[in-house]
Amino acid sequence: MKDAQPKAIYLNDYREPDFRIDTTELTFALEEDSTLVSSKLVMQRNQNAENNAALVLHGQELELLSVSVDGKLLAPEQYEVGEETLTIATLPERFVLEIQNRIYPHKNTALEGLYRSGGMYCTQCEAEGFRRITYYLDRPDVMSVFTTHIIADAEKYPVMLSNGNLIDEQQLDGKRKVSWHDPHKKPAYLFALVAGDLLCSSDEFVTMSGRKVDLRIFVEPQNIDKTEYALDALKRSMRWDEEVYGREYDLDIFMIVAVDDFNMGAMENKGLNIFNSSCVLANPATATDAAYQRIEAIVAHEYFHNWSGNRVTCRDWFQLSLKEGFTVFRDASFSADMHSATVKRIEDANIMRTVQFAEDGGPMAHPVQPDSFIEISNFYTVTIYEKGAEVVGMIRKILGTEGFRKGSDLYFERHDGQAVTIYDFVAAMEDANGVDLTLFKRWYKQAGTPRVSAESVYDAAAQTLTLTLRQMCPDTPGQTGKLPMWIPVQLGLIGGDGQDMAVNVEPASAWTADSQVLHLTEAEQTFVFHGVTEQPVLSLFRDFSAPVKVECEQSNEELLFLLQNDSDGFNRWDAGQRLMLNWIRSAADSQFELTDDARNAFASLLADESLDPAMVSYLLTLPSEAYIAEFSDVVDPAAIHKARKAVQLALAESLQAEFIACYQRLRSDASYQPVAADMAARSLKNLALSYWVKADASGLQQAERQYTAADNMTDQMAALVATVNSGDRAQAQTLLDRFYAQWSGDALVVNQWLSVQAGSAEMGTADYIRSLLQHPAFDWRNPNKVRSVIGAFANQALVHFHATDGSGYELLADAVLRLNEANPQIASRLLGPLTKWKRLVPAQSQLMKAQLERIMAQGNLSKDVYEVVSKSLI
Ligand code: B3K
Ligand code: ZN
Repeated sequence: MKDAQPKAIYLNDYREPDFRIDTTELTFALEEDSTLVSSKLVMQRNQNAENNAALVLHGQELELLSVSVDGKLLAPEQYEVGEETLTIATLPERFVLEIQNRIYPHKNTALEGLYRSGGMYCTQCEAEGFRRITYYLDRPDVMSVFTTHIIADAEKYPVMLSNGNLIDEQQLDGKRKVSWHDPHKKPAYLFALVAGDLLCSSDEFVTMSGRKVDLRIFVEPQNIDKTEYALDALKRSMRWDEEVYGREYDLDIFMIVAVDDFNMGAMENKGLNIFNSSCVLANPATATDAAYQRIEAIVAHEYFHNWSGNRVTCRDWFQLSLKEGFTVFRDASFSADMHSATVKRIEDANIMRTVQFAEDGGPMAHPVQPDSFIEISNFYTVTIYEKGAEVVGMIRKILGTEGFRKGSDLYFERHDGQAVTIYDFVAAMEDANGVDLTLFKRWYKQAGTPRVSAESVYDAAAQTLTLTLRQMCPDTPGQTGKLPMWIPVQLGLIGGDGQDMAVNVEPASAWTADSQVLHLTEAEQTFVFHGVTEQPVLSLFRDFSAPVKVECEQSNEELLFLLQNDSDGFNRWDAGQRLMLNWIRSAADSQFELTDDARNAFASLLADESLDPAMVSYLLTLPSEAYIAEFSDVVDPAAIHKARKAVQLALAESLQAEFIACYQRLRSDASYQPVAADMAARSLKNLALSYWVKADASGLQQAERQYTAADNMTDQMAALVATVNSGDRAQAQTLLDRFYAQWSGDALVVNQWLSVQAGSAEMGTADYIRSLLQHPAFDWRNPNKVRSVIGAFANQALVHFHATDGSGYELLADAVLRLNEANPQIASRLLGPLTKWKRLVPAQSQLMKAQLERIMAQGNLSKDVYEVVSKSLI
């Protein structure tokens, strides 16, 4: 940390840039230990900005060699080099600025800017990494047309890539020079460069207007057999975006590069997406179904950014959700179309409830459009991404699918080539539909998870149901006294026959009959349903229609009824989760027995072959410990762990025969295909195995048979996980050793092996984690490995992370301090679990706080870590 106290940046301070950069020409000479960067910027003053303002360029850790304006070298007194700036005071209206500087990619461990991963060069510029490459106006509202030349050893770096189309190639004694030109203007955060000895898989796509696009995936040679699925997912994404949003690709080539050292999942650089190898590489033997689905979703997400993010970008980083929320919403709809919409909704609600609600209830709570930040990298959060997507989803619920499409068409047409705000997006939705979303916009400005409570009274004589809904949103750091939001409540009233009743609602203006949505817009509102011929069972917030916490008294019998009868698949699952939560609460003394009704209901779900197996698998999955914690007032991880285990055992034992039958029914000898129906069957089969293993020793034997026979990672990994979690330590170790012996040469598989152990309640104690950190497979410089061990431990092995001696917290704090300087982004991300300290039982809470204080007491905190720790300690 350079300043004594890093300063916050405020949305309210936004003003237009003083200068524009019309064109950017970059030359990279990749030398043995350093890289020489030459940039030529054709610039002009922004007519809307202050006259005669000085030009202040961003730059970090750059070795400046020369600056010239209009061909004339500037003397050192004609510019000023600050810690993170280069200032030139006197400049004409229009000018050409040329800068030369040197950078050291080999020493770059932060993985921001230009760095080395394995034997190759790659870049990561979002949000503010470009300033580590050269001095520039590194802000998203400065958009420029880029030309990039790369000069490097022809043998070591046969592949040299940048954004746009390849325009030239030359041999220069021993070196090669390639030139790329991107005709679409873009902010610097979308710049990318790759150089390495890579192989590529190619395909092509013909766009809706008949243009041919080359598709290429570049990988290190050993991974060339892992590109097929991503190419397939890419083509499906391209077609889907044409069909569903009318968006066509706009360059002659689209490239993806897989790199091993990457801070997040992937990056949507124009025409040259760079991916964490774990989010793009797959073959049946090495990748699980879950990995296949993640790859499909991320390939789609990055591709969709080409319009929602690149063609139309963000004015400033407070608008991050403009591109991220919308693009997550788009990739979620794509995944819903590729697999099961209900299952996708369940997965998304699960993330909202376990991770986003926790963020909203903690010290880093922020609105979808934040007001301030210290370090923007800390704001790539579940709130910006997932809650942002939920907010877009609510707009679609309000406008309907057609109205929403009209709005997105207008948005893309109106703002193509611009850097805009979240409210420009909302305005397009309003203008295309003639609606006023003023009230709705509070979703963007108010942090915190709204609570909605429901009370109903049935009048048999009048055949009416009177429903009173109340909403309130708790205070969050810096925000008190929140105003009511516009909450779409999709609902149904279910009769004794299990069917939805046809109803009329008063006031009619608050009800959209087509979509069964009730519009709650005030703190308290009463609605009267007419034509209610019998006492109904209420099904509220179907399809997770708003990201809120619902308080609605319903008995276990009613929940069981909903689980069996609701026409809304999401609410069947939700009722089951609420029921299981009730069970877990009642099993606090570690004793639990299923009622006959419950047993029979779950047994018939398991046997019902007409249901989607992926859905049944979720219906029978207990809420995770993190989920249970989020639904507890005071979190006691040890008690949660014990109670959940008791319920799990009761389910396993009382449904043992059904689980075995289900497992046997879904076993298949057909060869592995990564297609939706097969994935769904495998998910239920492997869930059944996990229960079988808990119930009886024969399950463990079956797990070993499955492990040995498996021709794919999904089945192999499921058998391994079931065995590790069985509690039979000897058998777990046998399979773990066999697994490592088989896969030690494949880094991505080894990472899965690390995280199975680190995230397991049976294995992942702090001592065990410390031994994994010494394993030759571990490497602190590789973010995937850090996540596989430390991340899995702190986020999944909750009972050990929260060990009563504080050893888990100490381990996490040690890791944060170790990475603070080397890779601040990863250090800061690891902190998440510690920030929840106020929610824990007092003894744990104090231990957690003590570790945060220990971190705070270290002198040299990065902005990233400082922001999270200091806000957590308020
Ligand atoms: N836009 C990138 C995330 C960049 C994170 C920078 N710290 C990936 C994505 O959301 O598609
Ligand atoms: Zn994104």
